[in-house]
Amino acid sequence: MKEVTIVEVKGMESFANNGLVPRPNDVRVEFEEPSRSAPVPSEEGAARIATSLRATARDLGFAEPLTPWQEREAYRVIWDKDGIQVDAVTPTGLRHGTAAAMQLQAPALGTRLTILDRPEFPWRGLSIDVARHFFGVDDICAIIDIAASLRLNVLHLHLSDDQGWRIEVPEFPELVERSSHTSVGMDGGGFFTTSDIRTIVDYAARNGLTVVPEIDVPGHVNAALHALPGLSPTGTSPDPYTGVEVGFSTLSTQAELTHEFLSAISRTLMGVDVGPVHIGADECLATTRDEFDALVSQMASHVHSEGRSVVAWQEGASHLKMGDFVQLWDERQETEELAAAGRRGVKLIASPASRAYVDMKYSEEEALGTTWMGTVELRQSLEWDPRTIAPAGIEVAGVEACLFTETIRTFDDLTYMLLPRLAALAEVAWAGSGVGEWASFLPRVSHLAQLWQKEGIRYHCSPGMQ
Ligand code: TNX
Repeated sequence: MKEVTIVEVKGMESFANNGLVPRPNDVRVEFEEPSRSAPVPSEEGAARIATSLRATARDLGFAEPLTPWQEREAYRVIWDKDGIQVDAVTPTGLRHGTAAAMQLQAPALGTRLTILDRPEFPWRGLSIDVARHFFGVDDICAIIDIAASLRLNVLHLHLSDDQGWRIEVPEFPELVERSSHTSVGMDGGGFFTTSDIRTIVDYAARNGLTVVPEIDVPGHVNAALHALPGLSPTGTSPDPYTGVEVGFSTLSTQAELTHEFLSAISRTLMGVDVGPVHIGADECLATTRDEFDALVSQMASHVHSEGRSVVAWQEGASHLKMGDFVQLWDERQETEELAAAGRRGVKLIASPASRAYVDMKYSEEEALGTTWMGTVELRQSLEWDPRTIAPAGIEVAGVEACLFTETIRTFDDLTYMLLPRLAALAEVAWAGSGVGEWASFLPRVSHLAQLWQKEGIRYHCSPGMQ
């Protein structure tokens, strides 16, 4: 038997250069004596990762029991002189472990590195607005690759807004025929066919992500009103909208067509994937409270009646029930309805704009982005704790980064805004908090940035990164 000294490292003291983002829950570096002559895997060796499934998290080495969903996502990586071995209880866990192994730097000669890891939050999302500017299947799949590498598990697609309609709705072909070619600034458009959606959902599933589709009602509907004037309170077709204002459009509560429309779009949403569906409900400044309540509750009940759960932006909280999710985006709004929803068993997705809106400018000097919630540099996306921003009484399901695309035209623009902030938000979602982690995060994210660079992915070099 070899002498083995085990040095257990919780926290990142001797781990800062190993490159893992999000940071793992438990890391052990074992010094094997004497084994200095044993070779560590070469770069090519690292590509040959052995994987195997185990029956339980206990078999991986977890001492305490994990919740069932944590067990499904847990993984272990061992890297030693024999190579890299990834073990997990499910294929999802193997994917996370493999993603972690791809980020790792080879351990020093004679050491054995063990990562034992599981996420803190079940909802680790990224939202992409394809309505203000359209991004097609290939771009979305490339974004899925990035999200999966950071162990995210939800891709939320914002599929409609005032400026464009991006998903085929079989009952109302006019929506894409008349309102998919527009965008902010008339930069072109596009939409997803039913088969495109299938391609995206399949690709996401293969990478461990659920697609949460959003059709935003009852506001943010100018594109719908343009295509289907019968939905409009005036009964006439507004011009296409290519600006960046919000809150001026609304569905008619009187028109019979509105009810057919809500039922058709809820069927479309529920046909996309098998998880929750997002019904919007934000910024309805042109909708009276009564109209808002009537329309949002109608939309929510279509989804509930099929046994599916609903996600709504925080303004829609009062229409949600047990098993649903409310997405917090503007911390300045009243939180009473969020707390009340929490008491009914609704869970919170934390997307506070001051941390998680990756469409905010990094700094005033930047060309891309907006500043309605100020600027958001990397450190601000990292050093926060979702549980401390949640109103009392509501359970936090997780974190979602949001990329609205009013100023984003190209794939390079997208990744520039996402990276490195998405890495920080993924860490908060996986590890539970990023408070106090700046010093350990910087070298790890700098290592990731080298990988992005090798792959030709454009990113922002935040202060402190090398
Ligand atoms: C707020 S997020 C919005 C969007 C904008 C975004 C720009 C939310 C619920 N509404 O309509 O695109 O700010 O940052």
